[in-house]
Amino acid sequence: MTIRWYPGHMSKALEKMSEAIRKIDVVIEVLDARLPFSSSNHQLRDIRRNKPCIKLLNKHDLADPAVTKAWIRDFEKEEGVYALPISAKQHSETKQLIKLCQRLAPNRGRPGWPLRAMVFGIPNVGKSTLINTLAGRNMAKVGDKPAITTCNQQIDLRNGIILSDTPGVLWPDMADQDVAYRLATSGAIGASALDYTCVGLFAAEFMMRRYPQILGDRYKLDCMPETPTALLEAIGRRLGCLVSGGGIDVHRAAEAFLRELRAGKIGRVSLETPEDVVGITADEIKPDEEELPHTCDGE
Ligand SMILES: Nc1nc2c(ncn2[C@@H]2O[C@H](COP(=O)(O)OP(=O)(O)OP(=O)(O)O)[C@@H](O)[C@H]2O)c(=O)[nH]1
Ligand SMILES: [Mg+2]
Repeated sequence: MTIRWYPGHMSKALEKMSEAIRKIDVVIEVLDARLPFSSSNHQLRDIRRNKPCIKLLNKHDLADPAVTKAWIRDFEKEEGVYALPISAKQHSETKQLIKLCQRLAPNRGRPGWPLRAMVFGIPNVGKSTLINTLAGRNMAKVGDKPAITTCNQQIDLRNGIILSDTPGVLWPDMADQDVAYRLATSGAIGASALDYTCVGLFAAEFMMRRYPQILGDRYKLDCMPETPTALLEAIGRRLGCLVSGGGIDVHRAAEAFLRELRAGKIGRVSLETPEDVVGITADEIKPDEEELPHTCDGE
């Protein structure tokens, strides 16, 4: 199955963001720590106008800590880029972000010279959660559908920092199918574009290869099944995903397995390492807007 999920109006939105970045001192790109490459939109690099960029590896509570460290080392090779693991729900962790913003724009943050920051990221990475935690109140709906609105309102964080209150919603680069499947596994893609069984099989194969130990522990597997389908069947049996007559409902098993994986119930899992994406260049995965159908409900 080829996953296609692509909203319209992308060029217009990017143009708007590029314009908004002119007035911004620090660009904050929120990534999903479990898949920091696949949850990035590589066009942000083209529009960020050499502004300092913080790559926030959000949801690090769900990611494999050793892999997150490798990602931080990898990101910080790029000039002007700083990487920070964070859990946007934790106020104490978001304080580190404030400190880093202040370090990157030392001449700002004084009365009459506020530090202006803006949050960017693909859907579901935690932009609204971050904004709410930083603001100390519910400004943005969490778990809401992505929407592109104008960036004309601002939140004064009362610490010298002004945040553009509308997050810049970027769209994932989906031309590479591994990227698409990792995004689907993480839950970043609208359910309407998904075949749970296909994504579940992809995730099952990945977990068998990378994290057999925690997989075996979670589902009390005496030995690892030989194929991803057999694994989904074993999980379905364990979770009671049955059809009448006693067979396994593999579709339901895949859905339940993905739900558990996304919620961190199996353990802390990273879906990609820097080595996994060597050779996938930003240009290769940049989608051709003309060719891709617009199948997203964010249209
Ligand atoms: N475990 C965990 N979950 C998080 C974290 N941050 C956000 N989430 C969850 O991720 C989901 C998406 O969060 P949002 O803040 O709505 O994401 P968003 O980037 O604003 O998404 P869109 O508005 O669709 O673009 C929600 O279910 C959040 O509770 C985190 O640090 N850890
Ligand atoms: Mg949001």
